[in-house]
Amino acid sequence: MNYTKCWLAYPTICREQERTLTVHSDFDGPVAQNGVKELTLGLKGLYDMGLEPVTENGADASIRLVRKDGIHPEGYAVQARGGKAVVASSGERGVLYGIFALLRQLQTVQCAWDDLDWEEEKTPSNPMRMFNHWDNLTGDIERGYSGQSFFFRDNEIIIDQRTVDYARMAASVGINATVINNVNVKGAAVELISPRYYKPLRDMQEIFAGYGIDLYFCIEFAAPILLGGLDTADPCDDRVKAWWTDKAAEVWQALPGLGGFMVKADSEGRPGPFTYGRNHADGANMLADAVAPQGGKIIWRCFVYDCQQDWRDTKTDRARACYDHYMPLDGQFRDNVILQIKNGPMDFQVREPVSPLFGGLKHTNMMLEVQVAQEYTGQQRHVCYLIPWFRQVLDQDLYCQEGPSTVADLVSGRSYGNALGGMAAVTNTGDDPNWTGHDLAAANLYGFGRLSYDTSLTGEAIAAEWVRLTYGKEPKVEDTLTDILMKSWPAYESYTAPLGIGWMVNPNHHYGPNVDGYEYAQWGTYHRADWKGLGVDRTSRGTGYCQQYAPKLANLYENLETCPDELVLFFHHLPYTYVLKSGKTVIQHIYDTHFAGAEQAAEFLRQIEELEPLLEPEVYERLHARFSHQKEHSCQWRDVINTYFYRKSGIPDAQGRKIYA
Ligand code: GCW
Repeated sequence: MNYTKCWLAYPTICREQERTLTVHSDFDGPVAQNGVKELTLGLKGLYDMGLEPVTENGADASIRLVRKDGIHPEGYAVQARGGKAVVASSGERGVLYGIFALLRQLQTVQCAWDDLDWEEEKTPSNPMRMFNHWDNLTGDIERGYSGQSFFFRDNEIIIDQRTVDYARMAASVGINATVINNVNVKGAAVELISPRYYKPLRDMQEIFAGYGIDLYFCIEFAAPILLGGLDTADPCDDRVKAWWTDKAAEVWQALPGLGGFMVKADSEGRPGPFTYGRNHADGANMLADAVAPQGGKIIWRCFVYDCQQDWRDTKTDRARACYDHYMPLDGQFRDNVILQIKNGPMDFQVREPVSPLFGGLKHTNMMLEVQVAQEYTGQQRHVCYLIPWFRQVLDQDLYCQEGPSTVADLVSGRSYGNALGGMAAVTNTGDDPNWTGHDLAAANLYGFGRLSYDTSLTGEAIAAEWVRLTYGKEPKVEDTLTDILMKSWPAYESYTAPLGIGWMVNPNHHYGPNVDGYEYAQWGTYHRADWKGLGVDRTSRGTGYCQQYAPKLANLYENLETCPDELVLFFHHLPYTYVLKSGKTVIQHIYDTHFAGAEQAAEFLRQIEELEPLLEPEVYERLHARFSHQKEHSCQWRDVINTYFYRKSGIPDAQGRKIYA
């Protein structure tokens, strides 16, 4: 199947035919070789120039890839001036990233090769920068909105040019690890750690390794039973320990250099240590000990909560679960265990406070998990550029120590000097021709990588960069698409669930408005609306969730005077007539944002229509179809939400707009 090149299209800047540059490399491993290949492709596309490797006379080469101690092996220093460039690093990954940076810069400034006058030095902000794929071996993707898997089909592993292009895309934005299968390990996926799959996995691993990407799998906690024929998976049972130790030795022998395993345990029906009366340190450490001799890591997901809650019970609070489970275990995990924590305490809603666990753990490796797949943010049918949201998450200070204590500091390992940590994103890719369903959703994929490598970048800078790399330099296209991207997350938030309360979606598939879709269910996701008001009281008078934060944040959220409007219903149950900091009542805020949000979606479509002459017909058609749907669907959201709250409250819109009473 044909597919687009996304941001690696290298659209022409100017033609300098018949010119051939030379490149000399101090490195000769596969990663540096792929770097040279990329330079060749890039220079061909951008300038129609050739590139020739030279082994001698390195000093005279137009581009020199130089080994330089003192630069982080995944960092780089690039200098480009007067038609010559030097890309230096102490490691091949750094050189590869430097090459991608150079190609990016050429496109950003859009100058002739000889005119580039630029230097940049970078050290990655995070040790681990990871894509998580929720791909099943059957080929379907859990929460996938862009077609089928390009890793698996009918329980077989697919390896083709797309595998290579995926690795190029990932590496181009600094991704250094990827988990290829769903955390819900289903069907044949249990057998990924068995001889049946070693050969194709080895081939895949080799491709990834060539782009500096470590391969990881999700494993099934009950594998000793399912694969090993034991009658238990108890992490404290010696037979189980021995089974995992032998299994790890076998897996790493087949796949040397494998990154490690990811585990979703005791979560949404998955097996785990709780079955055996053990805790999650017992479970994670047992696996960590099994993989340690191989140099492997265990990434343990913290998405653990009671999914059989009684909605009548107002004291149990799902938001508390993650902290309640893991805080008591702080300091007990092995050095090769990383706890992977979702950005918020619930589940990838359009707005949530950050998980208090980031501020709690002081002696544990942690990693931030975000969702680039737009499960709750429009499923890649609506545009929703999430990088500004992730930026806010990273910038949130937890005030948990004197030193640096933002989420970015904490997950990178900087705060407490941890060697491991980083950021992971549930990806939005599939085998659709444009990789991500919505053409503009590729900005999230790109942006996550860029942000995880360099957490000082802004959402806007990344958006502008992505647009230019993808569509070339056409001011109107650039301005319009950047503008739409930057307005898209606030727009989506405004016509969906209000003021941080979340959910209000159709059960199971999570698309489209359904205010009570989860209200009387077992999932712990309630808005508690009645005729007087709505919201969840998570203060000390309510569920006490607020108190999981350090005092400064706990007080901020606990007090209505200081709790930010955008999260006020997450933390408080308020009457519809309560006046927000904006000066509006809760109910009027709901009406106003829903009318404005749907209007914004209509405006997006108008903006896209103006680009028709400037975009390739296929791209335009795809965009037009998605934006038309978004416009219509945002009206559905607006009317369902407004009508629901009008009917509950009986309070009319102060502006007398149409509400379907
Ligand atoms: O958001 C929920 C999703 C599940 C997912 C789970 C998780 C992979 O609806 O589909 O399962 O989160 O993160 O484990």
